[in-house]
Amino acid sequence: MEELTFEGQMKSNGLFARTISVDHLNGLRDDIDALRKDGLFDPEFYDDNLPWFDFRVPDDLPNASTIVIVAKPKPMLSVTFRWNGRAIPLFVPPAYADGKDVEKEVLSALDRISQPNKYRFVPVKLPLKALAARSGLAQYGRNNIAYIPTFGSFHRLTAFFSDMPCKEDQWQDMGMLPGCDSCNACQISCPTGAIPADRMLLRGDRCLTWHNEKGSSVPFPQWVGAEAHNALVGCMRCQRVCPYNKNVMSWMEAREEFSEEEAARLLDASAAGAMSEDMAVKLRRVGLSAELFPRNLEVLLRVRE
Ligand code: B12
Repeated sequence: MEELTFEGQMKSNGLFARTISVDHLNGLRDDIDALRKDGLFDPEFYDDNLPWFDFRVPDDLPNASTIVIVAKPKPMLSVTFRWNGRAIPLFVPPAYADGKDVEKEVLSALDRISQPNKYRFVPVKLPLKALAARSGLAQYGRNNIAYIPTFGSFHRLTAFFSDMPCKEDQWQDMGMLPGCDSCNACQISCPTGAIPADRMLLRGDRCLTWHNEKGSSVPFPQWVGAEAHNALVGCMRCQRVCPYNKNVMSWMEAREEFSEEEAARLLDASAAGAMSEDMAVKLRRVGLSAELFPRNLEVLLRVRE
């Protein structure tokens, strides 16, 4: 029987993977620098989100030759809040929960597949969507999100430097999903005008996600309307209407329920940041942090009153 490739072995573990050579680190940096030089980033947004990228081989793995990029399919989560005698289901988009578990799962698969204990894998501080697109693992949607076959945008990306030899350097031009040429569903559905008609790069400063991932003491800007809010964190509008997500949109895992008393505690601004450990654990299980409360929950419950 023919031996499975690295990619094939990862796939048989439910993971989608590609490899590129570390020789492309500068190319990856240049992609972003070019957009910055063209003035396409809001300066506050840039400073808040992008300066932490590190386009060098890590000091603790100086002989790294490969970057492995991996996507793990993940569902949306539904979280039920008991409020005013009703059970209210609210949502957390894919990719927020289980970050550490995904990293562990990927590392253990990599170790098994590449010969146990032979090579090292060190997490990258790099732009993951760009890595996925440049390796051919994903294609960009018009909404600037990375899509993989079958699972669309329902996945979590991770990447590692490794001293494993780069048997196949899959660096290539970035691709956009072919259907996006004749579709602007995401652009029309974006509640805050973050998806421009004339360019692929998102207006991060306009994206609801940037605002609702901030600590709760930061209020939403005036221009964010009450009807814009639709998830406990992040936003599902551009992914929900996307034809490429048609088959995964109903992939939802019900996880965690909060009683009236717990919901009241989350809505109590004076308790924010001082949640009990059991509540923090419950929140973490669904990819949420106490710092997002009460702001994000308040706006969602208010529209249901
Ligand atoms: C900063 C950040 C944000 C910011 C800014 C997003 C952005 N577009 O930059 C905010 C807070 C707004 C955000 C929002 C979200 N994020 Co975010 N975010 C990140 C972070 C930390 C860096 C992203 C980044 O590299 N930005 C820099 C820009 C320059 O990169 P880029 O968007 O890939 O830009 C390239 C393309 O535009 C391309 N390009 C430009 N022109 C053209 C033209 C064509 C034709 C083509 C093909 C390409 C192309 O070139 C650019 C440079 O390489 C990553 C984690 C990480 N380490 O990568 C997560 C990450 C990208 N986010 C993620 C997620 C889940 C989201 C949300 C979906 C969350 C939600 N709402 O559910 C939204 C999506 C919003 C959207 N429509 O894009 C996931 C990826 C999900 C996915 N499948 O793509 C990541 C990888 C986190 C993770 N580990 O899961 N995010």
